Amino acid sequence: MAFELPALPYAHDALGPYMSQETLEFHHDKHHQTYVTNLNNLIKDTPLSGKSLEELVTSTYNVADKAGVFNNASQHWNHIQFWEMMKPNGGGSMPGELEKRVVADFGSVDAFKEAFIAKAAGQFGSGWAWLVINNGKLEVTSTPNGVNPLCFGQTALLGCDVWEHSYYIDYRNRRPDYVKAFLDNMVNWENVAGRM
Ligand code: MN3
Repeated sequence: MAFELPALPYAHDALGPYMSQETLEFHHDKHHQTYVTNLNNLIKDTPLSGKSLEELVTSTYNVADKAGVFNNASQHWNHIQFWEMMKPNGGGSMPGELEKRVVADFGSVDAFKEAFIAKAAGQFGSGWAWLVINNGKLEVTSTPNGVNPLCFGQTALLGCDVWEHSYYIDYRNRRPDYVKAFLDNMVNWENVAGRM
C-alpha cells in the first residue's frame, strides 16, 4: 500500500498570523507531498514496500545505500507528527500532568522553553528541535535533516521543524522568533501530553 499525504487537521489559514496560509500551502501541499511521492517511488516493488513507516525509519537509519528511503520516510513521519502537534489558538498552558513533568525535569516551563528555543536556534542548517522522553526523563534535543527520535529509541513528545521552508515566508531569518511563536501560539499541548 502506498503512503498518502494526510489532510491538514485544520484549514490552511487557521494558524495565522503565526504560520501563514502561504507557508502551509507550500509546506504541507508541496514539501510534505514530495516526501510521500519520493518515498513511494523509492520503495515500489522492493522488499521495503510492505513495511510500516516506523519500520522504514528505524531499519534504514545510517544505512548507506538506503539514505534516500530514510530521508523521505523520516520526513513523512516527522511532518505527520508536526501537523498534529499544532492547532489554531494553540500555546497557552500545558495539561497538568505534562507541566508537572516539565517542571520536574527543567525547573520551570520558562526554563524548558528557553532550552527548546536555544536547541532550535543552535541546529546548524536544516533539522528539527524535539522534546523527548529519553530513559524516562524529559530532554530537549535537536537533529539534522530528517533524523528523528525514533532513530534513538526515544519518545517524541514535541517536534519543531526548523528547515527554512517552515518559517522563511513568515519570519525570514528570525528562527528564534518562529520557535517562540510555535511554543506560545501554535503548539497543541493536549496532543503533546497524550504522547507521554
Ligand atoms: Mn518541513
